[in-house]
Amino acid sequence: SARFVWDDPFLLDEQLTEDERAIRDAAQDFARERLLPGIVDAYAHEKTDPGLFREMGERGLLGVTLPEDYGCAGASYVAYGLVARAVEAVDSGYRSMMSVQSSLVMYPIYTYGSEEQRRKFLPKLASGEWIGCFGLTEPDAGSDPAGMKTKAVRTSGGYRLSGAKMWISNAPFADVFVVWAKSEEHEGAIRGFVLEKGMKGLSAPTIKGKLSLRASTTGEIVMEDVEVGEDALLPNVSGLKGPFGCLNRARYGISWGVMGAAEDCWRRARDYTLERRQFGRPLAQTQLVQKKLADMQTEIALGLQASLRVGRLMDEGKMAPEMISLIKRNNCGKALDIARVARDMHGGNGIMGEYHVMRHAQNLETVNTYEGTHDVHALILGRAQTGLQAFF
Ligand code: TGC
Ligand code: FAD
Repeated sequence: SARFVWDDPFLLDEQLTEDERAIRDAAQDFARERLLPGIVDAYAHEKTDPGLFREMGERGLLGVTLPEDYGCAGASYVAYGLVARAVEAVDSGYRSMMSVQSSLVMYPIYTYGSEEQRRKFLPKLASGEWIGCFGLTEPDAGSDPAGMKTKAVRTSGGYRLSGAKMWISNAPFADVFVVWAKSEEHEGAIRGFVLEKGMKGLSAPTIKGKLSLRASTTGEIVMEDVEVGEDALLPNVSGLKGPFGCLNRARYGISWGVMGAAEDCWRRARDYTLERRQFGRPLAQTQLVQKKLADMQTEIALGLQASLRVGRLMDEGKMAPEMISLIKRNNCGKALDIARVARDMHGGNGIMGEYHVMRHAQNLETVNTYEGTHDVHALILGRAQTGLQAFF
């Protein structure tokens, strides 16, 4: 019989292509060399270095699934998931920066934009020269984005946008704003607009004092009669399926990313309990600790295998959004449990920044909430199997 690889129980590595392994290795090297050394300080002081986007761009980690014509890697969705996993092994906030840029800004411009919009925005977003953000959520419309109030009114030369978006990753330093608004001209349908930094009436104040995802900058987007030309409208989509098409990609990436954070917690808990001795033996030589490690190993192996399967289905054009709800919900919930248990296994040291596990646990509280909360994804799955919608 074959040898059991404790940290890759189902031999995930063997299921990847050469190209996917190369992108994974590039992402892991970047995460170890450029992200890990500064994370404890960045988190403690709520600092984000916008220069990281350029570095991610230089390593080919932005918009990896989009075509090479626009400066991207033309890689598989599995490769995209592997990037998310590697980056989030350091911090969910860094993965957030990457996934917003790739799935929520570059993807809609590529999929719903005109050729002029693609040429104007995608190469600079791929290189990280420009930073993007995605404005869907509002102060009074979170889980129910159909309740948004942001409006676009027709003008002689284009549109006038007014409204406010809340909890927007990257917004305070963004150059490019993909914003969703109800368009009067289109019978109130939700339409996407691409706004640019410096437009009159557009501002993006920072939301300070988060106790989670502190290495990622979050802000509001305030639009006070922002006048844009015709060319700001994303022409090729109308309705909520526009933003949801982007969210499908980002949620899928998150399902891999959170497994990266969970793996980091698991490895650290294993290393710590092997080293730490109490009652004359390593903590890892106790039944309770071994059960916790076995649970972590099991949930991570299952979660990764599920994300890999959904990624392959995406690459084959056979993805249904409910598959993504299933893995986003389950992997986030399991990762959060794992991080909390890993924190506990570190005893008092577990509350310190340099041990990393409590930061992961705090981050995963956000990841469990954004891109559709744990319970909202349960309602999506409940609707799919009963035919009854229980949102309201
Ligand atoms: P519903 O009636 O279900 O659907 C309205 C229209 O949208 C279509 N649709 C989808 N299309 C593609 N993919 C999906 N996943 C889709 N889900 C729905 C649907 O077919 C329909 O199209 P049409 O043509 O018939 O009009 O809509 P609802 O209003 O009942 O929605 C309910 C619910 C709860 C499922 C939905 O609103 C939801 O998912 N809420 C969660 C909101 C959310 O995820 N917000 C995320 C904000 S962005 C963010 O958090 C970024 S953080 C990123 C980071 O930092 O990493
Ligand atoms: P609410 O919708 O008010 O939910 C509160 C609670 O009620 C949750 O537990 C929820 O599960 C529950 N609930 C809601 N509806 C129901 C129901 N029908 N039945 C039962 N329970 C229900 N948004 C963007 O657009 N772009 C971004 O870049 C972005 N980045 C973010 C970054 C951070 C750090 C955070 C915290 C959020 C970000 N978000 C972003 C917003 C995020 O998507 C929302 O916070 C999320 O969708 C939940 O909305 P809400 O906060 O308004 O909570």
